[in-house]
This record gives sequence, C-alpha cells and structure tokens, in this order.
Amino acid sequence: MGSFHGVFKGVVDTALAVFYTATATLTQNNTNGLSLLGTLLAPTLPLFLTNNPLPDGYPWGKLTDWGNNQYSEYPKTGVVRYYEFTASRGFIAPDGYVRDVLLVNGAFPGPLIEANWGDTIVVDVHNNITGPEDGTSIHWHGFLQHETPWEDGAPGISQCPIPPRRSYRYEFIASLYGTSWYHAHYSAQYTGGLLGPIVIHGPTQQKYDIDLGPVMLNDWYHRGYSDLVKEMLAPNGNPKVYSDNNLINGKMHFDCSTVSPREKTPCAKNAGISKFRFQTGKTHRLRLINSGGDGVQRFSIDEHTLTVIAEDFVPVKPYKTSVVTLGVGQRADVLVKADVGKPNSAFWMRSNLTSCSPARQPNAVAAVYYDRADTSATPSSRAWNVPDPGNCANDDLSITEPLYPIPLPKPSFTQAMDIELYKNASDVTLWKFNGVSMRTDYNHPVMLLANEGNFSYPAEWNVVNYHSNTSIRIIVNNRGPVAHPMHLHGHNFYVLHEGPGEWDGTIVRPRNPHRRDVYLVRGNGHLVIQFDGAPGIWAFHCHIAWHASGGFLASLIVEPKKVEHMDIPKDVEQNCRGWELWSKHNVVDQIDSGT
Ligand SMILES: *[C@@H]1O[C@H](CO)[C@@H](O)[C@H](O)[C@H]1NC(C)=O
Ligand SMILES: *[C@@H]1O[C@H](CO)[C@@H](O)[C@H](O)[C@H]1NC(C)=O
Ligand SMILES: *[C@@H]1O[C@H](CO)[C@@H](O)[C@H](O)[C@H]1NC(C)=O
Ligand SMILES: *[C@@H]1O[C@H](CO)[C@@H](O)[C@H](O)[C@H]1NC(C)=O
Ligand SMILES: *[C@@H]1O[C@H](CO)[C@@H](O)[C@H](O)[C@H]1NC(C)=O
Ligand SMILES: [Cu+2]
Repeated sequence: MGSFHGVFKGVVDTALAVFYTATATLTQNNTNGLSLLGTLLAPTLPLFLTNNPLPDGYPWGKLTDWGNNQYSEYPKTGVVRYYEFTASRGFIAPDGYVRDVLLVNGAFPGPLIEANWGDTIVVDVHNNITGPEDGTSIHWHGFLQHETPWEDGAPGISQCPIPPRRSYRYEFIASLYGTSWYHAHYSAQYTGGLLGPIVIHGPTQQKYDIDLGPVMLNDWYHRGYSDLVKEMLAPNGNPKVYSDNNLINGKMHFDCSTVSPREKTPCAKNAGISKFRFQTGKTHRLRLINSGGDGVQRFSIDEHTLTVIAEDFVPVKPYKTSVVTLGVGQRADVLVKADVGKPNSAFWMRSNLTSCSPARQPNAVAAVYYDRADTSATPSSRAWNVPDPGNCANDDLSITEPLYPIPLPKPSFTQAMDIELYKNASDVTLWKFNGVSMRTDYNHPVMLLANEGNFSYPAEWNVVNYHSNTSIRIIVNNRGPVAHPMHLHGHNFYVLHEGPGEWDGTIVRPRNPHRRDVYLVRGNGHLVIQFDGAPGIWAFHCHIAWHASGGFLASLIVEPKKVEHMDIPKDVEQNCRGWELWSKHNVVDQIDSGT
C-alpha cells in the first residue's frame, strides 16, 4: 500500500498547483466538483417523476399523507430507479480551503437520488477509494429496509465493507416518502464528503408552487477524518472535535487569515455561498437536511416564517416557526411564502451551529434572491431575534405531531440504556452505550451470522437480542453534559418524552406521539422511545460521527427466528468473500469502532 503520506503528499501538491495557478477565482468545479447544488443552475423538483406509466394520475393512486398508514400500505409501482455511484478521493475547496475529500461521482454533495413513493431504488456502488485504498459502505438513512435488512449499509452489522476496486449493488424499496440522505457508514468517512440527498415524492396535503429541493446543512472540517479520529482516540485525546466551518449546500466563505502559515494549504477568500431563487408571491418547499458530523443546526430565513410540514420521513401537522432546530441526521420539510419582499429583494438564509457543538466558525449563510433581484448583490436583511435557548433540544414535542395519527401501543418489553463517557485502561476516552463501548468486526456481519443461526457474539459488538418482542420501549439516560442525536435504523420510532433529568413516566400525546428516525437527547437528560420492531439487525446509535467512532452504538436483533430464515441474496456473502480476500492481503487499519 505504500506510506500514506509519501503517496498522498505528492498527489496533493500537484493537484493544488493545478488548482491555484489556473484560476484567480474559484470555479464551481474547484469548490464542489461536479455538484450543481447551491447554484442557480440547480434544478427545481417536480411533484413526482412522470417518466414511467402512471395508473391513476399519481403514482400513489388515492393514498394520502393524512388518511393512510404509511407503514402498512405503500404503492407497489414496480418502477426501478437506477443509479451508478463511484466513490473516489479528490481535492476540492468547498469554503476556499483545499482539502482531500471523498466524492460520489466527483461531486460534493453527491448526486440526488430521486424516486416516487413505492419505487425500487437500485444503486451500484463502485469503491474507487484508492491512494490509499479503503473499504466503504453506504447507509440509506431513514429507509425501513423491512424486506431487505441486509441492504442497510452498516459494516459489520448488515454487511462486510465493499473492498477497494470492487462493487456492490444495493436494492431496496422506497416504502416511505419525503426527504433524506445517504452517507458512508464506514468509520467517520462521511465527514470527508461521502454523502448526498434523497427525495422520495409522495402525497402532500399542503400545497406549494415550487420545490427548491435539498438544502444540506453541514459542519465542515479542514482535516481528514482519519487524522481527527486518531487524535481523538489517542491516549488522553480530546473527545471534543472542533469543526472549522458550516456549509449550506456545500458552500460558505472562510476567513483565510486564520489559517496558520505552517499549514501551507492554499486558501481562497472568494469561495462563494449558495444561492436560491424565490418567485414573488409563490410558496416554496425547502428540504432541510442536517448532514453534518456533529453540529446541531438552527435554520432560518430573515423575515420569513417557515411552515414545517414533515420531520424526517414523517408528515406533521403544519406549524409555523422562525427557526428549525436539526440534530445530525434529522430533516425538516418547510414551506416558505415569498411575500415579504419586493420582486428585487434579497434575504439571508442562515444556519447556525448551536452552542452545543464545538465549532470554530458556526454561522453559515446563503443568499435568497426574489425573481428580479440582482443575483450578484449582497442581501442586507436583518436576522430574526431568536436567541439560542442553549438546551440542545428539538422543537417542543407538544407542537410536533404526525399528520397520520397512530396511538402508542403497549410495549412488551422496556429497557433502560445509559450513555457514559469513560477512559479505558490505555487512557483512551470512549463512549459506553448500554454498558459497552462498541467495536465492530468488519469480517463477520451480525446479519449473516444470525442467518446461520449463530446468536452468540463477542461482548464488544454490543448486540441486544429482543427475541420475540416486537413492541420495544427504550429509556435512554444521558449521564453526561453533551447532547446526542439518537438514530435508530429501519424504523420511525415513537418519541414518548424528552427532557432534563430522569423520566417521570409522562408520555406526550399517547393518542398520537411524535415519530422520527433521529431525536436529540439533551445533556444530563432522558429520551424515551418505542418502536414496532421489524425482523432484522438494527443499529441504534448517536449520529455524531466522532461519538459513533468512539463506540456509541448498539445493534438490536428483532425476531431472530425470522432473521434465521431470511433468504439473503448471494451477493451479500460474495461481498464478504471479497472483503475477506482483500483484508488478508492488506492491513485494515481499524482506527475506531468501525462505524
Ligand atoms: C477513480 O479514482 C481515481 C483516483 O482518485 C480517479 O483518477 C478516477 O477518475 C476515478 N475513476 C472513476 C470512474 O471515478
Ligand atoms: C445566527 O447567527 C447570527 C450571527 O450571529 C445572528 O444574527 C442570528 O440571529 C442567528 N440566528 C439564529 C436563528 O440563531
Ligand atoms: C482502549 O481503546 C483503544 C481504542 O479503541 C484500543 O486501541 C485500546 O486497545 C484500548 N485499551 C485497552 C487496554 O483495552
Ligand atoms: C458465532 O460467531 C462468533 C463470532 O464470529 C464465533 O466466535 C462463534 O464461534 C460462533 N459460534 C458458533 C456456534 O459457530
Ligand atoms: C424480550 O426481550 C428481553 C430482552 O432480551 C428478553 O429477556 C425477553 O425474554 C423477551 N421476551 C420475549 C417474549 O421474547
Ligand atoms: Cu453523541
């Protein structure tokens, strides 16, 4: 494999030379590769994709977001949406600071996956991560994968990593609709850029005129994830990893005067910010996605009120707000009416990392131009006066209510899981979740072992077997001061309660509790969730990349007997044989929990 720095340094220097001598101003290609997101050339999205025969006008027929249970009925369109993804290393400067990144099809953010509700999504992922080589795997955030739990993309849990120079085909049904994203689930790889948006078109009770598509919010790090993780997990390392900037659709300025000359990294002040176009008087749909490594985002548009219509993959009763708070992994679909300014007005869009997140430059901006505004002008709008409450919590559960009501069932099993930070015998600071700091084994995914009837695993895999329980309640107790966005794969869980201290047994709106796939638990607080478990192995973890790297993950086995009898396609095992072979001839430097 050669020495990392030897091979890499040379490549960096040549790439940078080309980059910075050729251009005085950075091009879109310099900042974001082949992505058009955040430019005025980014396409608006249709109500649904029409390039396939439609039965009743809509691909979902008469199903609605308010009258149908999306977990028990979805349209079976039989339509396949095919994508081909190549993951590679590259050099870009999203905020003007050049760094080595991981790209999907040469783009950051990666290409949009778009489908109608009920379509089948097929993605051929080619692992072209070389110089140095590395494994990878892609998680399709928020998808239920109930028919296909082996396509969930968590390495060592649902599959082996995809070996370098090999491919793996993911195939799964879009049984929910709304806004989401995909990202690498291998180590902290996604913080290096291996991520992109997903839009599944479905019914909406709330009408709007223009779908502006994804608005990805992510904190950004100038150093690579492997250096950051190695430092964090060194003896006496610091579990707090500081982000350097905050991006909207992969863009933001950076104050290059803060770069120390020792870094020798070129930095340009004129990277450019994202731009959006509003049509005067029309209602726009924005699909907000926190695709960051750590930071909690507070999103707003100056002087404009946001109407939230969906949270994660769950349509909600519309509510108005000036700020939406999103932990990592969370999404919110908002409607915004362009009736505040004149046709030539421009406004700031803002996303601020909250005080809960270690950040050197927390405030991202983008420009919103009404239809006749000069798109090179700088907006001069005033920010909402909405101070950060500092509690690192989501919008209040009393106002976030699913549109389609589902009463809370009685759980068959209740369990408490504690979050703790500790130092192991080598003075490495790690996270314990439910008493264990998790470390995955890339070569033996739980999914395949369970399918062979093997349910006894090393303790450090942190597997919890729920046997025949299918209604499971978990009380997450956060024993430290840091907030965590808790994510359960394969389910929209019911959110029963969240708050400071211990849970007092109160349930918010048991006739229709909120449902999401990520929810924030505040520092020294509790989060109570419950889910209707589907057969499979489901990761339950903190979505902060650095915390997951530090072992903050459990794998939940639901209905093991059914998992044992699942008919798993041969290519899952074949991918493991490929990985086995690669890892026999290459040193797999597992620098963290692996996920
Ligand atoms: C694979 O990666 C190499 C090096 O990063 C790059 O030059 C090449 O274009 C990539 N191939 C594809 C198909 O993306
Ligand atoms: C974001 O930060 C800016 C700059 O400090 C501030 O003016 C604005 O009020 C903040 N917005 C929100 C929603 O917190
Ligand atoms: C402490 O954790 C680190 C990182 O996971 C690991 O490399 C090391 O072996 C652990 N030390 C002990 C004594 O378990
Ligand atoms: C089950 O899998 C574990 C982990 O690979 C292994 O150590 C154990 O020997 C296996 N048990 C049986 C009965 O095969
Ligand atoms: C429910 O799960 C718990 C925890 O694993 C287990 O002790 C219990 O036996 C399970 N109950 C059933 C009915 O499977
Ligand atoms: Cu965390």
